[in-house]
Parts: sequence; structure tokens; C-alpha cells
Amino acid sequence: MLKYLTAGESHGKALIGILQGIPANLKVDIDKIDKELSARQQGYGRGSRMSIESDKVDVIAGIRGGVTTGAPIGFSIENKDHENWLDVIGAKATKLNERTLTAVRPGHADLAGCIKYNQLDARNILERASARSTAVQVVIGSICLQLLNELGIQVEAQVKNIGGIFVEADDLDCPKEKDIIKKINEAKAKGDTLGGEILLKIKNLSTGFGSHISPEVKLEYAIMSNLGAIQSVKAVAIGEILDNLTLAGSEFHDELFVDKNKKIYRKTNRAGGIEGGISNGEDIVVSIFCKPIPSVPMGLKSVDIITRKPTTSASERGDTTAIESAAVVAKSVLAFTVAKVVLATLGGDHMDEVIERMNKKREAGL
Ligand code: EPS
Repeated sequence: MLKYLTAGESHGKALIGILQGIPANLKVDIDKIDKELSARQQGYGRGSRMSIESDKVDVIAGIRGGVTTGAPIGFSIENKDHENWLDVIGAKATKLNERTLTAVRPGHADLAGCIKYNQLDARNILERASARSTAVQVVIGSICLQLLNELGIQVEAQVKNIGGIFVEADDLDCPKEKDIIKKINEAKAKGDTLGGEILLKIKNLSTGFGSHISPEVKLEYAIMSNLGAIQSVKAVAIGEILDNLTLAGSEFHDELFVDKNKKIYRKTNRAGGIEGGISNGEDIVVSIFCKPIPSVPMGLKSVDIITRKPTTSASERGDTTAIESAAVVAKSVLAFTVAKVVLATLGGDHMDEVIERMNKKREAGL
């Protein structure tokens, strides 16, 4: 089974990850991983932390000479900012009373995390809740993306809107249009933050991945649970449901036709490529919706967890918006999700086996 484990605090020494279940003999281009890491750091509206970091993966295990061995892939990503937190974060840190956070931020994990883990300093929660950890998911996603590409499957992500301003259809790859920049500049000047929407597509997956037989093997379950667990994501929608809530069944569902070669096809894809938990051969289309970042510099009404007095929430350094970064993260998480479902269905210890089984699956059917 494809699975991963991550660890690391935002200002700790490094982030680490272990990915287990990638078949042997997959060529992995480490430069491609670093390019994805760099893409995750870009985007208009990111904060000053991004000028400190220049994320690069250091692969420690599981890849030899650019090829997987079938063993778990272990890696780390350095936090350059750690040198500014040397005795504050870390197993032997002594300055535990410095850079504390008690004016908890509404919308962040601060308060619920402190109550759950019995902490009086939200630093012990927020360091791990930080979206910094998504860098690890990008490394994992990039390896999975390279596996999917070997199988002829592509995963794409596009920013659809930032702060409610929609990206024009022909400008999808370059959302830095004037109105959005203006909106981000205004939010930043006010000390505010913005959320947005991202559109994701999986192309050429073919029919038959996921299953109708139990909730936990449905493709929707895999996609919604994994994407829904990314920091700031508050909704995940498959297909065109949100634009068509008023349609009746007779208008909504994708009708079936047959061509002169007896091939069954659809003229629409409102289902977003999944019917009854199973991929149906159309593009898988998913939209995710991100709340505005909860580190709001202007501060919100809050309560200090030690004094219990009303206060303004702490102003941690952060991003005005990170939707462009979230698109890279979402693409990565989706690549992991699809790779997991594909490998669970096909099995295979090495790439030749997996590719052969994928080709057989593509040929099968009515
Ligand atoms: C984050 C706060 C900011 C972001 C960070 C996520 O970090 P800092 O507190 O160091 O300014 O830059 O994102 C990253 C570091 C990253 O690599 O994406 C938060 O509170 O979640």
C-alpha cells in the first residue's frame, strides 16, 4: 500500500518524510522535485518567509542513481529560518518562554489544539499546524506524478479565483491579472488575508479505479478526504454540481451515446469523471475552496488563554494569500491520492509490471 509519514515544525531544523510503496525501477528526476518545491514557494501575496527559504529535497533513502529500489523513500527539506529560532524550537531548546503565543488566532488550530493537547503556549500547536509542512507533500506528490506520467496519466491544477476575483478562462495559467493583484495589495495594506478556489484535473486515468462496493474504496472518498485535509481547504466538490444545483436529474446526468465503432461516449462531464465511486474514463474534475489564511495581521477579537482577558489575536508573520502555492500542493496531494488508488488496483513490485497491468486495464471493457 502506498503511504507516507511526515514530521517537522515550521521553524525546526528540517521537514522530513518517508514514502513507502513506490514500485522499484521508477526513474525519479530530482530536479523536477526541486522545481515543484520552487513553484510552491511562488505566487503573489506570499510573505517574507519565502525570501528566506529556497526549498530543495535531500533524498536519504530508497532512490539509487535516480531510480527507485522499492525501499521506502526517505528525505528531508531544510528550514533555513531555523537559525533564527535556534534555542527556541528543538529538542534541547531552553528559551521556552520566548516567542510564545497566547492571544490565539480565530480560524487557526491555536485554541482547539491547546485545549486538546493541554498546552499554554500555542507555539506548540501552530508550528506543526503550519502550511510549511505542505513542502513534504509536494516532494511526495512529485514522485507520484512522475509515476503517473509513466502510466500516461496527467494531473493539472489551475487557480480559479483569489479573494472572490475570478481568473479569466484564457488567463488560467497566469492568474496575476490586474484585479487580483489590486485585491491582494489592498488586503495586505489593511493587514487582511484572502482565500480562493482551485480547479484540478486528472487526465487519462481510464475506467475502473475506485469501487462502489464500500465507502472507503470509493474514489470520491479518497479524493475528498485527502484534498480536504490540506491546510485552509474547507470544501471539495467533484464535477459541476455547485454550478448546477437547480437542475433536475433529467438535465444533470451525463447521457450516453454510441458512435459508429460501437464505442460508448458522453457529451458532457457534469459527474466529473466519477460515477458510483468508480472512474468512468472522463477527466476527473475537482474544485477545492480555501478559507482566508487565519494569521490576520490586523487582528481579530480573541481571548488570551492565560489571562482569560479579551484581546486582539496575535499577529504572526505570514502570507496575505497562498492560493497559487495551494494549487501546487493540491496537485501533489491529488497525484499521491491517484497513485495510491492505481497501485492498490494494479499491484506490482516494479514498473514493468505496473505498466503492463495498466495497459491491460486500458484495453479491457465493453
Ligand atoms: C505559515 C506562516 C508563514 C508562512 C508559512 C505558513 O511562515 P512564518 O510564520 O515563518 O512567516 O510563510 O508557510 C511556509 C513557511 C511555507 O513554506 O509555505 C503558517 O502559519 O501556516
